[in-house]
Amino acid sequence: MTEHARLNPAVTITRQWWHSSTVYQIYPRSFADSNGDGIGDIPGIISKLDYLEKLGIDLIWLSPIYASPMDDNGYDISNYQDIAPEFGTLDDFWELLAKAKERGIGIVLDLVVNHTSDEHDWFLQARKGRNNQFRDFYIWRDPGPDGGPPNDLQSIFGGSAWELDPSSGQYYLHLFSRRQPDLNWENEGVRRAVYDMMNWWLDRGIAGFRMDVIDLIGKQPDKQITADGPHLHDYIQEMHRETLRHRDALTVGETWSVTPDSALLYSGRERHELSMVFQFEHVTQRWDEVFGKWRSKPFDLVALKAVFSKWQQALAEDGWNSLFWGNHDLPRAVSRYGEDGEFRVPSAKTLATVLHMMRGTPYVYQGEEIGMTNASFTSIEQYKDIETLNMHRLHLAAGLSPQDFIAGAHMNSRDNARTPMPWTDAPHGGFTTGTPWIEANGNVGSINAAAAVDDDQSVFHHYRKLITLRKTHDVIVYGRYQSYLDQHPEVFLYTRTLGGDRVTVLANLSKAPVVVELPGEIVTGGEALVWTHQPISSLEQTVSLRPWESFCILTRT
Ligand code: ISL
Ligand code: CA
Repeated sequence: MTEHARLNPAVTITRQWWHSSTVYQIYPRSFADSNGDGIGDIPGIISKLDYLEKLGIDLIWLSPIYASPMDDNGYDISNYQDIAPEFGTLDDFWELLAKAKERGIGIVLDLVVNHTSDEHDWFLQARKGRNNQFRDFYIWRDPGPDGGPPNDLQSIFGGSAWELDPSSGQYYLHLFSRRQPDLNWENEGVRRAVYDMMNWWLDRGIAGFRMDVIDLIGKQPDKQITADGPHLHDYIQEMHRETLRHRDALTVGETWSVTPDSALLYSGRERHELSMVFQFEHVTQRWDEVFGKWRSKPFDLVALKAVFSKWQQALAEDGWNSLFWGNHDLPRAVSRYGEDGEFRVPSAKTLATVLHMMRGTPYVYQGEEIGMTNASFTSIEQYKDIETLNMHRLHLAAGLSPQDFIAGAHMNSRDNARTPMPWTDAPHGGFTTGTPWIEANGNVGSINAAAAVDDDQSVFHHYRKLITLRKTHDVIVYGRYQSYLDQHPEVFLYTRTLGGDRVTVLANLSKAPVVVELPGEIVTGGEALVWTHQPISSLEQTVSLRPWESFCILTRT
């Protein structure tokens, strides 16, 4: 941090290092394969550190690399202190940690402690019988009065959340697949074991944790409470006391249930819980009330802007936002919110600009920085994701046509984000010399990292610029957010203000040209910071924007 930045009197909150950081998410299975077995691995990630350094990111969030039978691609962990053989060894991981650190990049691990794999030793013990010392590490119930499941709690991947264990006659709870039994957080032994494991990793120098479905750990299954259970925040505060206190880690909770009020509980400065959480309102806003993400509503920019503005305002004084368009569970940003045909490049850049100029810590999902698009699979055989395959079975049994299902999967299957990262225009995008575990996109010939790095007008270089600007401009990190033209159906306009600095962000989020009348106070001049089509350094009352055109101007007084 520069001397100027540290002393900037306009910054009134205590600076945290992760306020100006950008996080890059890696889904290891699909990132880079070093040995031709078709599965991305840790040596593959090490070989791409130069690329990540060039992009300028500060942290890598690694989706799970732990030992796992891979029922849910590693979100089912059988040993928290070992690495899945297809990803490498612990030594490979230490090498990644050290080599990333040499480049100023920290590693954030995925903490998946709502559940384990059914092959975790705790569960293997627990299912030995009611008197086993690990029995209570999981959630067991006797059958309901009719002999079936104890109640009708549903698994997020479809079907009952209860699975019968024939040998004991009891059911265990699994909010995800039946191979992901839920841990019983009411048991102090579970909590102790998790904290010991977290300390083991933190002591070895990782930079923090992304906490998988952390809002579910306080569940009360008998009352059918899953998210936001009564002791949720007690557990997170205890976790903080036992692991994070006296450390300077970044923590981000995955919380589908969070509201602006509860975000302040998780991330408020005096709360001693987490650095920030992921909120998903901009994601679920386009989901159907009944069919969820498998049937989506049309894009509504006015509503989308309202969501972002609400979160920007809600966490303006306390708490901290995380900023993201996509992750390994969600569609590709440019396909979902932008336009992945003719306007792929400007729309990917504009989406990046409007997000990265907000207040919060941005997260870039692998491939987003080169404008990767959704998978274009045409048959169910091409899909690999357990959720997609389960839903296919259930929805077809309920009468949905195969074509309608594929249409839904095109939009929202988790596999959209899991196709191999294309590094070159070689077969499979150069991701592997073998056969990839999931097919590469058909467009790797033109959308690949090598082409993006070589082209200074690419989406990649736009991201690089945005990431750098956050490091050099306090106003982007700490400035007050103010939106304008909230009812405009195509244009997103907001400012960020800190002391005498003001950044104006103006974006056309549509594929039609727009002529927009600006509010008087926006008419301004200054320095062009970032743009899609051409640098703009002043704004008149009436502005013409090309399809998906956007830019930012810095005004200093
Ligand atoms: O993406 C989703 C929204 O429909 C869910 O399927 C998703 O699984 C859920 O939001 C929670 O996600 C996290 O926990 C899961 C894991 O499969 C996801 O990959 C992970 O991000 C269980 O560990
Ligand atoms: Ca491999």
